[in-house]
Amino acid sequence: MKSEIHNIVILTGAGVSAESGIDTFRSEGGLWEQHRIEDVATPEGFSRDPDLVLRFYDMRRAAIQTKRPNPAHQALARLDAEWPGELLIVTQNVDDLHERAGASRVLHMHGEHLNAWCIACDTRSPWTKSLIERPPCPACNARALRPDVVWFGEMPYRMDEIYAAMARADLFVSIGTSGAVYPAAGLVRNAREIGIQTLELNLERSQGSQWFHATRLGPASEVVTGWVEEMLS
Ligand code: BJW
Repeated sequence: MKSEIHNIVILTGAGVSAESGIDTFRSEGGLWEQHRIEDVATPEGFSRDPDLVLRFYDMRRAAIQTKRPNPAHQALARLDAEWPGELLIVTQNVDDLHERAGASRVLHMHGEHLNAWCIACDTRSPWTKSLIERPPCPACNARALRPDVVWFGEMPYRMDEIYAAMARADLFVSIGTSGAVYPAAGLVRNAREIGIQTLELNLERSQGSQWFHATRLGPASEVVTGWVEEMLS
């Protein structure tokens, strides 16, 4: 099969960063057991109680800066560097661990913790500090910065680029995502419709597991590293 593969789209989720010590959302003890989605991950929640939402993201923005990429990020960065065909890592994660591992062909469909978005002038600025004190936007000075992340009910970023990469791909690989959130969860069905190979790498089967041609179960640090070795051997 490997010799027929030229172009690859890889979808990653919270499971790829779990072994770096970043909480997943839906696992036992995950973020959605500690916080109500409606309160912290919707535009309506932000309008109702902006301080609550800003504090939630300030805490997570500070935490990710203390974390390090794990062997799964490193393996994907190696694949990115050495794969001769097209490759796109579409990540749902808002951390920067793919980039810190050295990957460059990365697309953040749910935004990035280390960006702030000014809802007054629509500028996105690199941001590592907190937002709770309502700091001014570096571009327009308005005190209207919010986390640059995609909440429920908002449009994920760069979907056209994702679907275009899918249309050129021979292989779709999903890593460490529960398949609970659309449109990311629907990509495997898009892949099946266009007739490309599909592979799932996860700790446990995802909600859409039946759509994949093959599934390999185990921690990302092991299954991703093994798969990348095979692809580059
Ligand atoms: C390991 C591991 C280890 C653990 N090794 N693995 C029906 C159909 C279509 C859409 C909808 C629908 N009903 C409702 C909708 C809309 C809604 C939606 O999907 N709702 C669902 C609840 C059903 N979607 C939206 O609103 C999206 N927008 C939208 O649809 O716009 C319209 C549109 C339509 C069509 C095309 C284009 C646009 C927006 C979704 C925004 C999601 N935002 C969040 C928050 C981001 C900011 C933040 O981080 O706070 O994104 S929610 C959260 O879930 C976050 C994640 O990216 C996302 C996915 O989570 P993920 O990564 O899968 O994590 P978990 O925790 O769920 O799973 C972890 C996995 O890792 C598990 O499988 C573990 O087994 C595994 N694992 N350790 C390997 N060591």
